[in-house]
Amino acid sequence: MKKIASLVLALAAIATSVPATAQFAKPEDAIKYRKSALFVMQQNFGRVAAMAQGKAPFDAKIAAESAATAEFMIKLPWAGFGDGTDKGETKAEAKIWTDKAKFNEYAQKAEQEMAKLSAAAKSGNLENIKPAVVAVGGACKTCHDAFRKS
Ligand code: ASC
Repeated sequence: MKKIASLVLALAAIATSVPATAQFAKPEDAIKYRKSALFVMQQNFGRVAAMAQGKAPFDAKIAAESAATAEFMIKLPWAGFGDGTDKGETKAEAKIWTDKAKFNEYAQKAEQEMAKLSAAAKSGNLENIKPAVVAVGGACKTCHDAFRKS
């Protein structure tokens, strides 16, 4: 029992001594994490965007659920852009790590626009969803143009 208690304490000490940015065992894990989060986010956003563009039938419930998921997912990728995660299987531009302020600003803008889209989708009105989708797309594009290799 004593052994278990000291093991728990030791693990807790390790956990609390790890800096906030080092949330991943390996850089590859961080890259996989951010790509996965962006993929799930895009699948959900894309579903709503297709409805807004008339490429898919409008289903208010699916739109609201998908937008809510995208709103949550878009908060996640940024933690995967820590120091030392610029090399590997990634299209991330090195500029991300030299202009973090701009990168964070664009990420935040995308989060804000996605939150507005989610609110619009909750209204159940496609006419509210359309401009919000355009705004999210614009925020995605701004960041990609600056920070993603084509
Ligand atoms: C998408 C997607 C993007 C953005 C961007 C908007 O659905 O995969 O990267 O929207 O194309 O301009």
